[in-house]
Amino acid sequence: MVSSEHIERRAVELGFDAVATVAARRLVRGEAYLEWLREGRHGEMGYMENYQDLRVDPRALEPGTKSVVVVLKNYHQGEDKLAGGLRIARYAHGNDYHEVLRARLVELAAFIHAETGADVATRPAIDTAPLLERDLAAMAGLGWVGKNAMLIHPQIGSYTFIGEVLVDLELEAEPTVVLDRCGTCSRCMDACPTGAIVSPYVIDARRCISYLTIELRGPIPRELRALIGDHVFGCDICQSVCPWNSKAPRSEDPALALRSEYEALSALDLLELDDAAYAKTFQKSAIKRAKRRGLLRNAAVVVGNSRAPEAVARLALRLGAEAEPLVRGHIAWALGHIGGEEARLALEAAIEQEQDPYVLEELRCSLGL
Ligand code: B12
Ligand code: SF4
Ligand code: SF4
Repeated sequence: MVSSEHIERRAVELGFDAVATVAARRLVRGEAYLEWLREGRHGEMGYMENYQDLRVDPRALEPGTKSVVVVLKNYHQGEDKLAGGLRIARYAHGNDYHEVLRARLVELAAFIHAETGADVATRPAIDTAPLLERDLAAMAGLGWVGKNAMLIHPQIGSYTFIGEVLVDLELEAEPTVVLDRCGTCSRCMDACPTGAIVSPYVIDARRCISYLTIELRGPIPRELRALIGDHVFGCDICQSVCPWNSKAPRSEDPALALRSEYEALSALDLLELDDAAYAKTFQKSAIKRAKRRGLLRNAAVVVGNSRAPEAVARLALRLGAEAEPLVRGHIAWALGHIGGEEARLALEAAIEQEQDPYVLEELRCSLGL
């Protein structure tokens, strides 16, 4: 059995905030995942149905795996609401964590090869591997899964990314499981605006603002749009209200710090980004996951929810000029939601010109036809 002490120390040197090693075995909450799928709680995330056997056992994901080195990376930023009014989930304030942390995990894997002296196979992964990462981190003793389904570290809180290196060597692993410290608290469940935490530990993605603003490709269901509030990308509400985050340390990693160019942006500004400006603003950012059409769709919903009559003129201009039907449809909703004579005239003018059946439906709905 090889000592994991040096490996864990190297992980800290590479900028990870917590690290633990666990013997590879079947994950304890595999059944909860299968039940989640059966209930259809993954919505349109078809990829969550793939590789079911691999997701619940690291040994199936990478044959030969005997140990897993699991890391946490703190991304806690100050506020999620920026000076210009955009509310962006904290994890996406800086550079794309997939790229930033994968590079460091690759270094950690290389160190494991060098340290053990053996030709061990290692597989570094963060977020993209089909593996229940929260379950894995809990089994490694890095925290407990809270009622908001987040892995909560007793000192660092829940604003963390989880990553891992799968190793085909027996490493020393003595995890102490952290017992559930939620107790009678239910703040996250009470605060979720869409009721997405359907029972403790279970998120119905179809109602979750994070899913609706990042993963969903088509129109946001009309009945949920007003509940999205000012969330233009992702949602941190069930973490912001969690007492375990109130004293959590801020991340000092410059790669994850808020990009200054986002600070002054408003949702209306986003609606005016063309393809080139969008690509430039969000290069190497996790926000690109939503694609331009998804982000502008969200921005339209946020502007609608502001109920600001002074936004109507700019919205009306975008309704005439925007090439993407998904975005035009949500601008139509925003105009209808703000209401008033000027908005009605803009909608009536648009209905005369519109050819796209989906946008026509949104326009009719907004005009109450
Ligand atoms: C799909 C996905 C989503 C979906 C679905 C979320 C979900 N809850 O499943 C959506 C798009 C909604 C989403 C949102 C977010 N996500 Co996400 N997501 C994933 C992904 C790719 C898979 C998650 C998964 O397998 N879901 C299936 C369900 C069944 O699993 P689960 O929710 O993790 O549930 C576990 C626990 O609830 C527990 N459990 C279930 N029942 C019970 C019962 C009891 C008694 C107990 C104790 C436990 C328990 O067991 C389950 C299985 O392990 C993971 C990466 C990965 N490979 O794991 C990231 C991941 C979970 N996401 C992450 C993040 C940061 C987020 C957001 C905070 C982003 C944001 N700010 O908008 C939100 C948080 C929303 C929330 N409260 O969950 C991090 C979480 C880190 C952490 N500290 O927990 C991960 C691990 C990515 C990473 N590598 O860092 N996400
Ligand atoms: S991320 Fe937001 S919408 Fe999703 S469960 Fe948490 S509070 Fe609810
Ligand atoms: S808000 Fe309360 S119930 Fe929810 S995860 Fe935090 S401690 Fe647990």
